Amino acid sequence: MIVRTAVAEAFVALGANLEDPVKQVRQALSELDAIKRTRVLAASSMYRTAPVGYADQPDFINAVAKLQTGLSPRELLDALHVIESRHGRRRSMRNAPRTLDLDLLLYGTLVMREEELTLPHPRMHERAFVLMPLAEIAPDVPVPGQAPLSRLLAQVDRSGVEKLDAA
Ligand code: PH2
Ligand code: MG
Ligand code: MG
Repeated sequence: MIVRTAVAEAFVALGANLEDPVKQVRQALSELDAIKRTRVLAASSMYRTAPVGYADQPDFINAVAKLQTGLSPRELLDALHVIESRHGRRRSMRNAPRTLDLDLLLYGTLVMREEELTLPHPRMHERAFVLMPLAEIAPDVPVPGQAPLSRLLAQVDRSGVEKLDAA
């Protein structure tokens, strides 16, 4: 029997600012690769970034991964949540410090707006801590409904974002 499954390219933002964030992110990258019907095609460098939003918390480590997946967006999101809880993520207030945050940024060029999942990620275009690692691995990736990545990057404040040497 031949089973044909559609394969999509998806981008995931990784963020952590508690309990050895570099280790959390490195570990999460290998867990992303272990999601069923999914593999990591590319991972950006890690970036040390000043907290955006609620400022009174430690700096973040951020990165972006490019995945190839046979899962639907909803299935992929569920798998991301499983990894977050494995890392001891507790959801309290919005923008609270976290051991691991995995945000689905893009799923091909799909546009959707549902309660649990909005694609593209509704705030990615204004966040240097997402755009810089994304541009490192996919400078020409289209962000539906938004200007080209290079233009988005030129519009954001990049001062709080520092690329780390390969660790
Ligand atoms: N995530 C947030 C809020 N603020 N700031 C930085 N630097 N990095 C993040 O990943 C981040 C944030 C909500 O998810
Ligand atoms: Mg987030
Ligand atoms: Mg999140």
